[in-house]
Amino acid sequence: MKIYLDGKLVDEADAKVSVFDHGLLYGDGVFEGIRLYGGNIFRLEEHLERLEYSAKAILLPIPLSRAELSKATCETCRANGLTDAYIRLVVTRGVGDLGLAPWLCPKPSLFIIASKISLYPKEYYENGLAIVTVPTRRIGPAALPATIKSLNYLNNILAKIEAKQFGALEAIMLNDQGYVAECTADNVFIVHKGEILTPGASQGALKGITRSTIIDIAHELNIPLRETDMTRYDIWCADECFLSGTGAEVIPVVKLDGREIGAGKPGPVTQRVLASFRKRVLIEGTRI
Ligand code: PXG
Repeated sequence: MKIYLDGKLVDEADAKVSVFDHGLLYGDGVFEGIRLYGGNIFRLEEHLERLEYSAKAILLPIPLSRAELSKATCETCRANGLTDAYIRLVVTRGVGDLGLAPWLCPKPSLFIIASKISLYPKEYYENGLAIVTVPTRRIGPAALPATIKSLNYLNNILAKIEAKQFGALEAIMLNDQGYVAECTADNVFIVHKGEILTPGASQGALKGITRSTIIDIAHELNIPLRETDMTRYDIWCADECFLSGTGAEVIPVVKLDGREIGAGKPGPVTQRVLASFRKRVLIEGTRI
């Protein structure tokens, strides 16, 4: 496997970063997870824009321009002969001292990995997921805006561990106020009385690229969609629920905290959104 690392395509065995990189020492960096479908990179510009915003928010200069980032991403996919892949773009603060000071890290590091992705097994798309609410709360925006896709994923990882302890593959994370924020790596949607509802970014959700695609799909399908405060009760009593994310795409949820959602199987709105999403990923995108 070829990895793009600081301007060069290198062999996987040579793709190494320093133990003094602040990305490793402090989680000081930002990243994107992107998908390549049939030789097209899905919503590359949106991902690069979010990467730039995340970097700006932590005062991290990205060593490449948007056009250069795009070119390097395409090159990495081509170098590995991939047509369907998961692309991980990472910018770290770079090498520095054993101290927090980011201004002592003179050169940010950028690497791009294009590889296979392990998806949820097919049966979950057909039968839906059973998920749980976990005790770990989503970090509040005053501490660390959830809109920054940073290398600090410990909050989400703790939630993921708790989900596993309860026998679930994903978890609902609440914010400090007890409202639904998002899942560990997915945004949350419910369908109630014909409307699609999702928590706003202000509740502690990442502005997911898949989420924004679903907003476009709802518009196209003439299904009303709005952002709203959401409680666990709203999910328990919804007609349908689904999650969205680059890895998961659109996945139905049929149970939360032991309560069946709606009819306890993937609902018609979820199925329409999922079908439309699968069509879009094949026709939209940047040719590599
Ligand atoms: N919330 C969080 C906390 C995420 O990490 C999403 C929502 C969905 O956003 P997108 O833009 O993907 O629709 C994410 C995305 C991984 C992995 O390796 C994680 C994500 C995406 C791809 C892979 O586990 N997180």
